Amino acid sequence: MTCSSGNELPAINRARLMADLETLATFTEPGTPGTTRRFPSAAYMSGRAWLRERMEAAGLRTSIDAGGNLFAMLPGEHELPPLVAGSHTDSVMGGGRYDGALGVLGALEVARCLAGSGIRLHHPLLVADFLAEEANDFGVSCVGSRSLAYGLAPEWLDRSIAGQTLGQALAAMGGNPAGVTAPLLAPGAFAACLELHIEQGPVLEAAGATLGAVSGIVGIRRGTFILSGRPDHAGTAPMALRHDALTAAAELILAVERCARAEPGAVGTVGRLALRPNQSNVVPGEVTLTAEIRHLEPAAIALVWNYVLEAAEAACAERGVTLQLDAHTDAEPAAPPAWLLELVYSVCHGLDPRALVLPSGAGHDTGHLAHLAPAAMIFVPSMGGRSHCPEEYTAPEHLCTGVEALMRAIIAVDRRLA
Ligand code: HGY
Ligand code: MN
Ligand code: MN
Repeated sequence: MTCSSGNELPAINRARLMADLETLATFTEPGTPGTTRRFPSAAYMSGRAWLRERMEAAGLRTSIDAGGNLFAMLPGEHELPPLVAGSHTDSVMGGGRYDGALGVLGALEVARCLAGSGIRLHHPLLVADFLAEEANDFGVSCVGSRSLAYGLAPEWLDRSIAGQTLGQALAAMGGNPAGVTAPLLAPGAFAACLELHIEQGPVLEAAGATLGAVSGIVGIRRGTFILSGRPDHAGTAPMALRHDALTAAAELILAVERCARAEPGAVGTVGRLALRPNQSNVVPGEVTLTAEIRHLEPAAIALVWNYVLEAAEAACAERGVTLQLDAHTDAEPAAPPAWLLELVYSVCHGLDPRALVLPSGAGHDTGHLAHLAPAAMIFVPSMGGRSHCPEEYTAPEHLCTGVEALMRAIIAVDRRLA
């Protein structure tokens, strides 16, 4: 493929890309499985410091905005709103080394290739590491991309975990909590956004496809419930007189599974739970759990969520347990405009005739960036469809093909929007 300047496209430096992915994977919280780089851990901070050095070694000008987003700029021919290519470098507990990391390091590799080849885009290119994409104990995922698109609710910034507020954690990562209570950017501030990501599901692998153009990203409603019963002696408290918070929670958890199963295209999960006093001979007095429902349609999310609430309220009433919905967040479903999906798909198909168009069951920063600019994603396969676990794996040749597709999509979008 040649550029408008007639230059041959540079080759992705596979060894450099793989070395970067290997090195980033070494920044992980000690004593944890797989890759663990949670916001705002020291491992996350040092991984970002290393990344920023790599960006500057590539000759890019770096900055961190009030939302804690790390940007590296490759200047363009003209003073235009930048194209943005990036993802996130935080991870879940015991996650894999490609979720997010591929999109950031792949975008850096594209910037290095373009800079080294003399190809000048019309638009500046921003390589981005968006802050804290993963769900975290503060109950706010996509901290950086939400800051860009909408800002953060002041009560979110005051949430405290282990004596540190979200605002303090944001500041520790280079952000400025005082500056994020309003959207950091207005629509149009970016020309377009592209994110390369592992699929984290089984579809591409099952189809023998190497690339996917993402047609839509699910919406997510995620909420933390506090169920308050009464701790009692496990031996002397008669069953009929108990206020057992954990059995009430069990009914809520099964309602999430039952209601999500009943709604085509929905998924529901309770992945986090804490109980007090958590002692084998004490009737559980309090449970705190986080439930989430996902779907491509907001109405379906609301339907399943309300069914779950109804079931949970009935289970709690039956046991004299109170139910409180504490922190909750919504992420709207998002989709690329037709022209951009078509462009991304034709780039993918040009590299792999078996390329697919498919939705994303995972949430991504792109879902929020879509409020600011045309935004699209490219997927590469996940082995066995596994992700958010140490077994997460994507073959190096697929990683490279993904970066190649990202580079071609950036050039094509740059030309289209010039
Ligand atoms: O939870 C998600 O879907 C994403 O991996 N953060
Ligand atoms: Mn993830
Ligand atoms: Mn991710």
